[in-house]
Amino acid sequence: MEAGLHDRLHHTPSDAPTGIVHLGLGAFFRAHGAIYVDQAMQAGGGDWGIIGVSLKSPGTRDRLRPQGWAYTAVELAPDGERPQVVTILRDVLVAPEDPQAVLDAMADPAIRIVSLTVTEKGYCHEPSSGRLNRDHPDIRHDLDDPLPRSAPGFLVRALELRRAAGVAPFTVLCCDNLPENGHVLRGVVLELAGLIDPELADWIGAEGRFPSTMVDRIVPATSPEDLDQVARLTGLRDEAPVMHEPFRQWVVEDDFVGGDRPDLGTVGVQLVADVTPYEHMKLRMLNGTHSSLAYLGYLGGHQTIAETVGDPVFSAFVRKLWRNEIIPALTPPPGEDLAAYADALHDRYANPAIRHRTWQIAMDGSQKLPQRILGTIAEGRAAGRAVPGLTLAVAAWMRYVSGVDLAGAAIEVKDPMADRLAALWRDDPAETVAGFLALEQVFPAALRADAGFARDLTTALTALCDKGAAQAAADA
Ligand code: CS2
Repeated sequence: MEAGLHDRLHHTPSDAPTGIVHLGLGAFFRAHGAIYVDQAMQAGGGDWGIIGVSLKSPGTRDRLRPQGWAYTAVELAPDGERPQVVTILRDVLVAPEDPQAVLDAMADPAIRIVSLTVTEKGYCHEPSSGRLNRDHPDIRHDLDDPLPRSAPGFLVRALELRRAAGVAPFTVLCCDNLPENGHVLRGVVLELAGLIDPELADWIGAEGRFPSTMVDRIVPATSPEDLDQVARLTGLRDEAPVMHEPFRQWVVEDDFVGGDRPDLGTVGVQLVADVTPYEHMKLRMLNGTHSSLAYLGYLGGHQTIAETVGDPVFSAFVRKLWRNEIIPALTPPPGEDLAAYADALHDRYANPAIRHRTWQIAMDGSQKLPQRILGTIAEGRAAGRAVPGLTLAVAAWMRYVSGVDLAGAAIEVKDPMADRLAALWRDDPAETVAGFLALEQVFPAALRADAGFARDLTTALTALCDKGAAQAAADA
C-alpha cells in the first residue's frame, strides 16, 4: 500500500475554500461532478471546494467524516480497476438534522454555485408537465415553514436570505436526468417563490441563473462487496467508495451568475449555448433503453444490465429500439453520430465489471418514463412510425409496478406512486391499460387520447403476460 493514498484518505490535505454547495450527495455526484471539480481545481486552482448536503439520511456523512470527507472512486474497466482518491469535499451536512445549517451554508456569499442530484422525484414536480406539484407534502410544508424539507424549498429560502442580505444569487446547477433540467427547475423555483413572496420570484427570475446540463456516467449503487473489493485493491478500508464506468460526459449551458464557475473546460466538460440536443440524445438513447432493459430484463429473470444485454434476445431488442424507434425521432447534437453513440452504449452496458441492477434502474418509473420513453412514443406515433419495442417496455413497467412478476413472485417496487400504481392492475389487460392511461401525471395528453396506443399497449401487455419477456421482446 502506497503511503500517499493512505495519507490522503485519512487526512484531507487541501484547505481550498468552498464555493459550491451540493444537494443530494449520492454515489452519482461523487463519481461525476465532484471528480470534474476536483480535477479542475488540481489543474488550475480556485476556490470551489464542495459542501455536500444529504437531504434524507446521515449515512454518507457518518461514513465520510472519519475519513476527513475523502473517498475512493474506482473506475471499473473491462480490463481492470483504477482507484483514485477524491478530496474535494469540505463538509457534509444532513438537512433533516439541521436545516438552518444548510440554509446558512447556501446563503454564505462565498458560495456561488448550488448544484443538485436529488433524483427525478426530488424536484416535487409533475413529471408529465414539469410544473410544481403544489399538493406534494414537502411543498405544503415548505410554504408555511421557513425551515424547508424539499430541494426547491431550500433553494427558495436560501435565495430569500441572500436577497435580504444584498448578496447576488448563486447559480443553480441541476445535474439530474430531466429534460431541459435547468429550465424545469427554474420554473419550479419561481412558482414556489411566487407563492411565498412574488417580489422574491421577480428577483430570482431577473438575477438567477439555472443552466441546463446533460450528465452521463454509469454509477451503480455501492454494495457491501464493493467495500471489500476496494480494500483488496487499495489495502484500505474505505466505508464510502464509489464504483463507476470509465466513460463520462458533462455538457453544461455556459450561463452562470457573473460568469463565475470552475474552469470546467480544461477537464473535458463541454460548455455550450444549447444543451437540448445532447439531453434528448442521452435521455432517450441511454436512459430510455436503460429503463426498457430494466423492466423487461427483470421480468425475464436478469439481475443486471450486463446480464440482460448478454442475452442475445435483449441485445437484438435494444439495437432495434435504437435503430427503428429512437434515432429516427432525434436531431443529433453537433458532431455526434447517433449510430456510433448506440454502439458505444451497447459496449458500456455489456461491461462485465459493472453490476448495475435492473431493480435499481426500475425504481421511480413514474418519474422517469415521460422523458425517457413516452416522448419518443408520442412523437413516433404522431409521425406514423411504429414503436412496438418501446410500447412493450411501457407494458413491462405496468406489469412490474403491479408488484408481482410473471412467475407470481413479489417484486419490491420503489416508486413515490407505488400504491396507486399497484392498485391499477386488473385481470383484463384492456382495463389495466385504461387505468394507467388515465394517469395525467405520467402520460402526456396526446397518448392519453390515443385509442390506437391503448390498443397497442393492450396487445403488448397480453403478449408479455402470455409469452414471457424474452419471447415478447423477440417478437416486438
Ligand atoms: C439509470 C441512470 O438509474 C437509472 O435510472 O438509467 O442512473 C444512468 O445510469 C445514468 O443516467 C447514466 O448517466
